[in-house]
Amino acid sequence: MEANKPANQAVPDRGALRLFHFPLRFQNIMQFQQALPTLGNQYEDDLVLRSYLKRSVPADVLREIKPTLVEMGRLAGGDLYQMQLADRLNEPTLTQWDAWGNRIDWIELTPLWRVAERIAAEHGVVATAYEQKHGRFSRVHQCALAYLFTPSTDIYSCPLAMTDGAARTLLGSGNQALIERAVPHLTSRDPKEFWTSGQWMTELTGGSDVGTSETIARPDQSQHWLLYGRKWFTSAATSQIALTLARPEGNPAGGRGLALFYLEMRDEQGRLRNITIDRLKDKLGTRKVPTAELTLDGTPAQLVLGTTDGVRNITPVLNLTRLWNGISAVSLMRRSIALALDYAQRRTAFGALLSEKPLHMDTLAGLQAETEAAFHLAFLVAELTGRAETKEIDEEQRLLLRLLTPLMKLTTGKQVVAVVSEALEAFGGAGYVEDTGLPMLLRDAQVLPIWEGTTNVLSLDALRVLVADDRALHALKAEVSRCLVSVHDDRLAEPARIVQSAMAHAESWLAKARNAGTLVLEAGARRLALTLGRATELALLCRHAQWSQENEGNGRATVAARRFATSAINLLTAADL
Ligand code: MFK
Repeated sequence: MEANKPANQAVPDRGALRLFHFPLRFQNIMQFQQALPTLGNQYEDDLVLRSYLKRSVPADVLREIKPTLVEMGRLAGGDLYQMQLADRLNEPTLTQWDAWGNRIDWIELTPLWRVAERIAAEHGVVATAYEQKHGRFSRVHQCALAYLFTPSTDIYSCPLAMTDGAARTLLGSGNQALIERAVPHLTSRDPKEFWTSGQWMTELTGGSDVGTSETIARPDQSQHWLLYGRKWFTSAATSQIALTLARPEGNPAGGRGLALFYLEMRDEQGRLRNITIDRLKDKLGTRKVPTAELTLDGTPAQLVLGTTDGVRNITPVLNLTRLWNGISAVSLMRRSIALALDYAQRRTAFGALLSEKPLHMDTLAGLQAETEAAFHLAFLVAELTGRAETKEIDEEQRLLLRLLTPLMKLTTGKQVVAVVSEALEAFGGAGYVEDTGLPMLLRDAQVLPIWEGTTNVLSLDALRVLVADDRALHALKAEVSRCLVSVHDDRLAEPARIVQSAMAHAESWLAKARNAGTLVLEAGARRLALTLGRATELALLCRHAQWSQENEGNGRATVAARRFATSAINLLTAADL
């Protein structure tokens, strides 16, 4: 079967220009000026988010949550965005010694992050998912808040994601003492009570192969556990608590021999509990995130649930942070396009506004289509997560969630880097100049395919799910079929055909590759995963497009679906087998 054309050879779709509607005031040619892009209310301006919520959330729920989204949209496009620009050159600092020679290892956050922490707590960017005022829709509500909040706070989503993951993991652990001790703080709306959590997994042996972790857990004389080891890449090291892995002495090698521990970083006097912060990482992006190398030298910790199976027990954290990763990816895509679109309506070149230049707008239309597709996949995982949390999930949906979480994370992780990179080009040289604040978007985007499982690690995770239980692929096929069954419009017929063809190819490839053996299966796992991810995105986009035509009288999403369908959906090639 022939794969679709790669994205950069996509046939320009004149209809794609209709993805954007400009108010009349922007249609007059302005005099030349080197205009800076500005942002309006990021909820009000986001046609995709608003339309999606209208379809997927009951009207009474939407009425109740809308004011919180309008307010977050106002902050994200206003005060927070201005603060973010002003904070651009600030970075967290580590002071290891005080003036009198005492080891203090104090990390000072930047002003933006201090404000972000307060706003995140007050607006319930974590808490909303736990208060469950709107049942399973609370997770969608929370993800919508996170989506609006993230692009203006320089990856403050990192500590929030881990905090969310820790709260869910503790609640699921049944460890009542830890639940009572930590969860009220992790889900608090009071900034003075609010705690964040770290997720200390990565050691020198690897961020992916976590089972090789070398940190040892030893009971002291009172049978309290103490941890000894080096945590090599600990994000947001200012958190009050952390979930971490260590091997109880004498346990076997591998992930099963690790145990999941809870620890509090500081004692009542504010001193670190036998932890030294060796240095902060010097990273390409996420420069506001104080990522540290830590040495644990007898750090007191408590078992969360049992002395083994640490890797399996920490996976609830991973699955939630992977959801956050996808939401962050679509939010950065959205932000880069919002800025590029605004700029296109201000910047004149060759005698006209960029927004009147067909090629410029065609380029942005391609990015918009990619972003809309990613959006629907990320929010489908949010919906399923909400179902799982309120136990309104059947076995098929549970398998779908398990499969879609890695597929969504890896697919959106690739999309965000491509979209943000192209969006920067839409500013010409300005996109390459630091004090526009634009290059930071690309640097921050680049972490999203890496942390929380690289594209390859997650492709293998998805493959494992597909191979372990045939019902997983059936669940995905059923979801895609449900999407396509609702699609009647002639203009969506070809996109729907592309979805069906890609899904059929993926299924036959998987069957043949299983017969061919592990080498073939693993070598093709990334192409399989991206094919499934992109085909699902297109199916979801088609469903939304049909709904939007019928319920909003709007053909905009149809244009996006047609445009996305011209990009590479099926990445499997004949050479794969
Ligand atoms: C902006 C938002 C993002 C926020 C970012 C926060 C910053 C934090 C930065 C970081 O911490 S980055 C580090 C993150 N690290 C990873 O994401 C680890 C990536 N590696 C993997 O995911 C590997 O696949 C894995 C470590 C899980 C493999 O380890 P093992 O020791 O080979 O375990 P194994 O045997 O694959 O899995 C153990 C069990 O867990 C198995 O179940 P059983 O014990 O019943 O057989 C697996 O089926 C199960 N499992 C694995 N992954 C799972 C899972 N179960 C549910 N969901 C999953 N995702």
